[in-house]
Amino acid sequence: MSELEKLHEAVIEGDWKAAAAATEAAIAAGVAPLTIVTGCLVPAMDEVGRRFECEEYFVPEMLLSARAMKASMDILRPLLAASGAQPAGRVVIGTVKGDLHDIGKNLVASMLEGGGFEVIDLGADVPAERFIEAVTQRNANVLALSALLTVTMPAMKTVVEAFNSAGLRGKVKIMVGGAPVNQQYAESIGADGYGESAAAAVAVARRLVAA
Ligand code: B12
Repeated sequence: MSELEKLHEAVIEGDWKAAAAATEAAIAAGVAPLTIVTGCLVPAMDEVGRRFECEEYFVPEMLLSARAMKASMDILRPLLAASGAQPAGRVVIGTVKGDLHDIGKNLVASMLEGGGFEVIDLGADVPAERFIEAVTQRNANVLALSALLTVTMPAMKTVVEAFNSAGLRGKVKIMVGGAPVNQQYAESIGADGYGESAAAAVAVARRLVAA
């Protein structure tokens, strides 16, 4: 089995130690960091997303795979930055103000990273001004908002409105998600996309970047 095949399997199996070891070995064997991401991590996380969607995998398996992918990305990130590789897009992500739930948001961030996106994670309980600051400073093309509470869903609308008022709405695509959120709500607040899972988030982000 090649190092890339080992890495592919380690991510799908959620074995972070094996993923880190296979990443180091692939680099030592001269495989380009970008090839490791696009040729191995992205397809592995696509497969994890597929298994999640057909209910072969559940949240615990997704978290383990995300951790394995993160272990590989932690090694690759500085090498990618040094080689000037172009990401699929730049995403600012965070859980909206008043909401401390970040497990789903972290999963979405990991899947996006596995999907080849550069991800700037602002954490949880993030006010609208902080999203504006990060999107502007980092020149992000996608903003991903998470909310898990019905009482914090309106904060998503506040963020969309803040981008409108700042005259920045044309510069960034906004996607939303979280258990109480749905497509209809996304449309009602003027968001560009909605994803019901971390796997769906990658497909939505790819569509928004291509649009
Ligand atoms: C863990 C948890 C907590 C933890 C959070 C820890 C953490 N670091 O996140 C703690 C204990 C802190 C917590 C606190 C509270 N919680 Co809580 N919590 C949960 C619980 C059990 C699991 C949430 C979770 O992580 N799910 C797993 C992840 C993977 O799923 P997910 O978040 O839905 O994310 C997926 C998708 O939604 C989507 N997604 C998520 N974000 C995004 C973003 C984008 C852009 C896209 C495309 C997709 C996407 O992809 C993810 C992966 O597939 C839920 C119940 C439940 N079973 O859902 C209650 C729940 C969300 N909590 C609830 C409540 C009420 C609270 C509290 C108010 C309780 C209290 N009285 O103190 C506080 C609020 C604190 C606050 N200000 O935020 C309610 C919310 C009810 C409602 N509809 O408003 C729930 C539903 C429990 C219940 N049945 O009553 N909670």
